[in-house]
Amino acid sequence: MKKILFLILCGFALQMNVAMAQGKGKKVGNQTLDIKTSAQCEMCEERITTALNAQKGIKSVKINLESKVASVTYNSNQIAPEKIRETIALAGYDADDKKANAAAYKKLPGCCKK
Ligand SMILES: [Cu+2]
Repeated sequence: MKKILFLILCGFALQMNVAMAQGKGKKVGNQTLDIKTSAQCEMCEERITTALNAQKGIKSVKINLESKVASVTYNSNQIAPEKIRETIALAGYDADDKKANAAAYKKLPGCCKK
């Protein structure tokens, strides 16, 4: 009976170790995030890039106008993915599931609207 208890405890300890190792393995530092946007043209690209570059922790922004995907390299210690999407939304563009800020979208030139 003691032996079984011991084995169970060992199993728990092992699982905890694995869980802790996974937590530590969480990537920190520079990461790249692909965000689907509603950018239409080079003006949109410029607008989104400028808005993102004004944020702390943004390292680089590349937007593919064909796929409308923005590849954002950022320092995860300084900015979170949610904040990046919010910044794009506040510039007037959709960012993944986050919808464009209505007021900002209204101000976009006609060619930049969906
Ligand atoms: Cu545009």
